[in-house]
Amino acid sequence: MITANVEKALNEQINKEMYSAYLYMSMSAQCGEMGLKGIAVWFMAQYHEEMFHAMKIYEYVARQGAKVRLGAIEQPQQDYSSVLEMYEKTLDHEKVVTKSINDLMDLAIEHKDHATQAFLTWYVTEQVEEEESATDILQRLKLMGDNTGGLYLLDKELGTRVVNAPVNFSQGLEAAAGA
Ligand code: OFO
Repeated sequence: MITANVEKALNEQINKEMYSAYLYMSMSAQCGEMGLKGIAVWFMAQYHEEMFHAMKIYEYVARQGAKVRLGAIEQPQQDYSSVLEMYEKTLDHEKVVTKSINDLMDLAIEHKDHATQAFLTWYVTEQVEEEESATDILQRLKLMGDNTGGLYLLDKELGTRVVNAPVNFSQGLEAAAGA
C-alpha cells in the first residue's frame, strides 16, 4: 500500500521518464538527419532504456494496488546546433531527473514507505550511471572540438551500443526480461 502523495509523485515520475524517452528519440532523429547513424543508435537505445524506467514504475504502482495516471508529455526541443549541445542538454536533463528521484526518495522516507524506498534504490544507482555516461561522452566531444575525424570515430563507437533492458512490455517486464 502506498499513500496518495507517493502515488501522485510516482505517476509524475512515469511522465518524466516518458519525457526523457521522447527527448532522446528527438535527438536520435536529428542525428539520423545529420548522417550520424551511430549516435542516432545511441540515443535510440537511450529511448528504450527510458521507456523501461517508466514501465518499471508503472508496474510498481499497479502492484501496489494504486492508480496509474498518465499525463501529457511535453514537447522536446526539435533542433540542436551540434552533437555537443545534445550531450550538454542530456547531462543537464539527467541532473534534473536525479533530483526528482532524490525528492521521491525523500518523500518515501517522510511517509515511512519502506517498500517504495527499496524500489527507488535501483533508480538512485541508475542515475549515477546516467550522469556518468553523458559526462564521459561530453568530455570527449569537448576534447575533439572541430575534429571531424574524432566525431566519425565516436559515431562508429556509439553505434555499437545495445539496449540493456527489456523492450517488449506487453506481457509485463518479468516476461519481457525472460523473453
Ligand atoms: Fe530514466 O534515467 Fe535518464 O532520464
